[in-house]
Amino acid sequence: MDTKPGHTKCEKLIRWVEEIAKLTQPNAVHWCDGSQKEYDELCDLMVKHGTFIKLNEKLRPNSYLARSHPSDVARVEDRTFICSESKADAGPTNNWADPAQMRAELRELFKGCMAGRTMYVIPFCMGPMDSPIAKVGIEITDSPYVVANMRIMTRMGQAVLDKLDGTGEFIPCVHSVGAPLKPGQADVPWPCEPEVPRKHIVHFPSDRSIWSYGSGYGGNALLGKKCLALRIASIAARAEGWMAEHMLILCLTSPEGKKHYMCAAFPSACGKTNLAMMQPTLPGWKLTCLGDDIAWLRIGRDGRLYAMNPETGFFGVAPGTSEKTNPNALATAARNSIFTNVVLTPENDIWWEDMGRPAPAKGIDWQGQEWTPDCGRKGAHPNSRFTAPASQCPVIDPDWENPRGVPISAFIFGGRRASTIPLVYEGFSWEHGVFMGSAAGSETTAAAIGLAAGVRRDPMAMLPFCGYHMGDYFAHWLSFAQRTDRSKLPKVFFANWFRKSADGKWLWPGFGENSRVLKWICERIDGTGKAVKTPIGWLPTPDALDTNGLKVSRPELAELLSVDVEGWKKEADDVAENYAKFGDRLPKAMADELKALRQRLGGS
Ligand code: O2Y
Ligand code: MN
Repeated sequence: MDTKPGHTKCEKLIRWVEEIAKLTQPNAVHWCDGSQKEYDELCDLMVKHGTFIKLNEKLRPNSYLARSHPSDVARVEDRTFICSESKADAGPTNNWADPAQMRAELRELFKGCMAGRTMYVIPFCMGPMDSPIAKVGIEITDSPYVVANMRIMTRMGQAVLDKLDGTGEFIPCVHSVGAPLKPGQADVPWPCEPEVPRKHIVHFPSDRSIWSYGSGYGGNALLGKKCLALRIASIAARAEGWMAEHMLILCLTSPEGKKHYMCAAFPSACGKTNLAMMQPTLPGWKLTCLGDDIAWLRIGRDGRLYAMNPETGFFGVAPGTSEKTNPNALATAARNSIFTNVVLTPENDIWWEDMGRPAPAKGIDWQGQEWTPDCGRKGAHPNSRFTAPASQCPVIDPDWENPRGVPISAFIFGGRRASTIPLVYEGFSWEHGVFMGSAAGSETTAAAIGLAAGVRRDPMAMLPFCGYHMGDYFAHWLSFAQRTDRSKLPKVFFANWFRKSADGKWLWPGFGENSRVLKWICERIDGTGKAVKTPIGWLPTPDALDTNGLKVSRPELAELLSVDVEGWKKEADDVAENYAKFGDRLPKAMADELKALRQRLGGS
């Protein structure tokens, strides 16, 4: 077996790679240098093995389509574990397993699991290489698909090994598709462990390591993203006094040239990527994007919170992404991109439902079957994805790679709620803002990841991604009022683009029109936005939102901005029920905020 180390002097890394190779028994070890040549060779290899289909070079330069195994189409929350030493530290919202038992289980699963395959060593950095809070990870994987996606999503290759030589510090991430090959056994295009109960996505807080077995898909396998940049990073952030959040980062620039940077947290399936690169309908207003999924924030020397995007790409959901909903995402994925589980057209291009382009007369669906628009089946999987470089986004912000990050003036929490929650409101204080985030919830249409319908409470959109007890996470948020001058903290807002009328119609047009809400947020930051005090927070006065040219009637606007007191009383009850899970780890300040809300609503 070839285990020649890459260009690294880090003995700890070399020994660890040897140890994993001994356990998993690959045919060869390849240290990734991150070069274009290496990427192209890997893509060619995947085309040869049927994992990748090369798309039409003229229509979609340097781009590929992959089709996953039908058992391997989304993150597997039920199979995701936080193995803290004590169960209590993982909290009621995480699956916990005893770390010693889990290590033994993983040892058995990983024994010989890379037989017949090449083991790739991916050095990657989350965050600009020279950022004070960048983290180096090493992902070992037997999936060339993972290598190719990681090259788009992270800073990867030799430069990271050079950085590592200085510190010797890295987060170990071990990934296998869990499909060893017997001698002479033919491979399949998407190897994985088809038995869902054998898939494991495991995090060990004690040594901050990540082990993932059995899936080659998205957040289960691209370990820099949800596993490192959220679950493990949230643990590190708490210990080190910063924040790792499931948030987009955007900049809204006024016609006068004033910039406002904001972070927004929305649960999956709320159009986060659309908001992150939205085209404002308001004349003269400009939006630029710094990230669509994850923000790492720390207090700068001036006492303000600075955010940076640890990733370098977008792993966006394909269906519904269109010229109308997100033209900038389509432009971003016009070249140098990977598509997973979408339709292949006769021209060798890609297509998906609600792309806003005519469906091809026939095509090949995500399962490799012949498909026509009237065949009764969806052509693209609902969780199909594009992986595209952030640098190709037409509205990428000039500061998106600034190692210091950008100063944040507003946090926006949100969810998909048909009733009760107004279009937008602002918290009274930092503590009230943290309460608003902790109470966030969304109506789940996310059948793709096997969730039941109804409101799922998803505090700060971190439910699947917080690596420790959610009550302690609220306390960490609250602690920022002591870590800096509270007047320097971002103002906190809540937005709901999804409110419906009694007859079930969307009240708000969304997309580019959301710029009107963001404009009001800018005005509140600047102290000019008009607002009325209500029991739930500050709401825009009826004339505060810029409605010039907006096709929403006065009564519809009034409904969007109304506070349904009875609905909110039920909301408070539901939040209380959710809070009960956190027991004595719920910070008193959160219980106090809930009590104060109930009092303002006229209850007990
Ligand atoms: O199913 C997956 O692995 C993708 S989930 C995902 C991808 C990009 C950004 N966010 C998410 C999410 O679930 O929040
Ligand atoms: Mn996400």
